[in-house]
Amino acid sequence: EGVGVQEYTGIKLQVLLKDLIDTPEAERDEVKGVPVGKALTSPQILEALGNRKLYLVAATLRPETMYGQTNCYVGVDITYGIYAVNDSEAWVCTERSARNMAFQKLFQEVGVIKKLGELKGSDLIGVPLNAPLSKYEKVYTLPMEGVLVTKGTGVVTSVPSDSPDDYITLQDLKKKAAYYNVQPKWVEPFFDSFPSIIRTPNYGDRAAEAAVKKLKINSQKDKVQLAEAKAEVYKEGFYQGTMIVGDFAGKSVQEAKTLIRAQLIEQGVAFPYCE
Ligand code: A2H
Repeated sequence: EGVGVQEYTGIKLQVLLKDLIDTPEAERDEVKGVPVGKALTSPQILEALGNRKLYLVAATLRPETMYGQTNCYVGVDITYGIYAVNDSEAWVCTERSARNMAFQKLFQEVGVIKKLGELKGSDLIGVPLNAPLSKYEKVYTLPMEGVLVTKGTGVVTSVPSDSPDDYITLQDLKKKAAYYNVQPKWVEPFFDSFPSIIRTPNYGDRAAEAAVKKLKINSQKDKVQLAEAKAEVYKEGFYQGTMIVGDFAGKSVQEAKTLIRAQLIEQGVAFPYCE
């Protein structure tokens, strides 16, 4: 990854724990026969969490796209930890990123990691979340094949309007819900109604969708074309895009990025994260 430092924005997607706890396991949707959130709502984890609010934290390079969030992605085979930030919050992310966070003074005690529990990505599928700036009150945690344990937090927030990877994954999940062990209702309403948030001169208002169609990308497995789409859409959106929603509608993406990032941090729903 070269020698530079990557400046991410950590986005806090709140786990709607109460939604899970209020639904008895027998009445919850299942993933491979296991009730959604079973591990997350085990007595051990709930006891360790205490009164803390719980968040999945995603690392993004495009904080201005958070208006377009439709879901959150995890890798099913990745191991995630639950880390205490302080007495009122805990974050779900990889151990590797927790170590970075501890040294970046994001946790109460500098350099100290307080781990409350451990989960597999598969334990998080179907877990409901509240994502800041999303038009949806509730979004779901879904599986993505290409999530790297070596990058960011291992949690990726999904913006199908502006990320070809996010778009094609959501389309795959819609087409093959049973194969991917997801409920159609976690995917379809979001894929069918996701908002346009950035206008671009050459790829329109849903640049990711336009690029996926132009390059005839059929699934997550079309890695070469996806890399090309990703580079094209990134250039187009970042350098020529204009916001069409939110507090900074009408501003260029480059201007809006800084402003929205500052606003999210100010509101306590985001934080600077580097690696
Ligand atoms: B970006 P870079 Cl709208 N594994 O956020 C795979 N991908 C990951 C990841 C991981 N562990 N952690 C973060 N990412 C994604 C938004 C977005 C992103 C848009 C458009 C492009 C885009 C919404 N998803 O990234 O390798 C995250 O997706 C294209 C560059 O460090 C993060 O930003 O350059 C981006 O990859 C970081 O990738």
